[in-house]
Amino acid sequence: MKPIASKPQAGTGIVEAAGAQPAAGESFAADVMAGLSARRKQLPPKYFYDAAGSRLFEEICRTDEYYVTRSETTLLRNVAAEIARDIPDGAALVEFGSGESAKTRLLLDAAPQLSSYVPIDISADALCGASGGLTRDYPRLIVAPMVADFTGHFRLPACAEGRPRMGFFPGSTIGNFDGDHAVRFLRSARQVLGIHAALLVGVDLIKDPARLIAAYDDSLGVTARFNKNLLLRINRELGGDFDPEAFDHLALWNAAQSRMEMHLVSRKDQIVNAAGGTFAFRKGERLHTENSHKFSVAMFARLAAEAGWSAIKIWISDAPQVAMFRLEPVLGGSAVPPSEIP
Ligand code: AVI
Repeated sequence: MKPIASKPQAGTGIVEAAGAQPAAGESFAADVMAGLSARRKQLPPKYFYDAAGSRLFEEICRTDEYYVTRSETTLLRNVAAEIARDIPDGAALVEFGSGESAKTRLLLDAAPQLSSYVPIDISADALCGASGGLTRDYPRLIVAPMVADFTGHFRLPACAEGRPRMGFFPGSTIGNFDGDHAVRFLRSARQVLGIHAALLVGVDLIKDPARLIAAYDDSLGVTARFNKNLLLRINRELGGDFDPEAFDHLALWNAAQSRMEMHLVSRKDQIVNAAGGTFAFRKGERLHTENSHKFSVAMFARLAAEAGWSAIKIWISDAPQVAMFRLEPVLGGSAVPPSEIP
């Protein structure tokens, strides 16, 4: 893929990665058409995150059952000083899918030697909200937000040029990538960050399926609303006529693929119109909306190695366990051979 030029958004200080990508609405319509026409109906989870979906996700993070955010925040708070010791003077912190940059402050507080922070997100609104507060609270830090699809290839802004770079990808979002997409993302992050870089990645670890299922099917029904918001979003943006009450939320553990899955299950035979197409659902038919892969330490180290990264340090939280990996590019040899990682 060719590098994409950057253009500033008027008056915001936010830089937008430009390129020959389809407009957001066009790809949503095309993905809905393709996903609902498939033999096994499915939709990409990235479409969960419109304004309503992002608010529901924040609410999920506050439920008793969804441990991922709490465990990772506590872990980061405990190890931020240790992480910071290995961040060189003047380094740039580059966050992929930064959202509200909530966990970033733990690193910024622990590593005053950082010269700049580049939050990258597909949502200009989220970047705007987060950047103002950071500029106020860290006056010596250059904050250079970028609107981009962080899974693609783009060039970092000038403040990160010629500086050591620390990539940051918390939240277990890597688990939402399917098949070789996780490897492709890690490869492209390696290209974007360059060889004098490190990457911190937050990963959810395999645990008791009952714990996992509760986290993705909370008792207040917030995750169910998050899942069904995808149908409401199709109604709002693509002229759909989904009745969310005609679908049940389903969260299941797929042991063979080591992942949690979310589905919407049709409660009856029904016909739905959306994105200019007409789609038949049989009673009990599933629409697959999300995979959330869970890893052992060895599994994730192997995945990172496939993408040219070596696991240098691994921190694990108290139960329910999540992990934070510090990866460095493999330069002709791995510091911790994946086969020797427990
Ligand atoms: C954003 N992502 C890491 C969440 C996850 O755990 O896969 C999304 C989510 N889906 C349901 N609950 C939370």
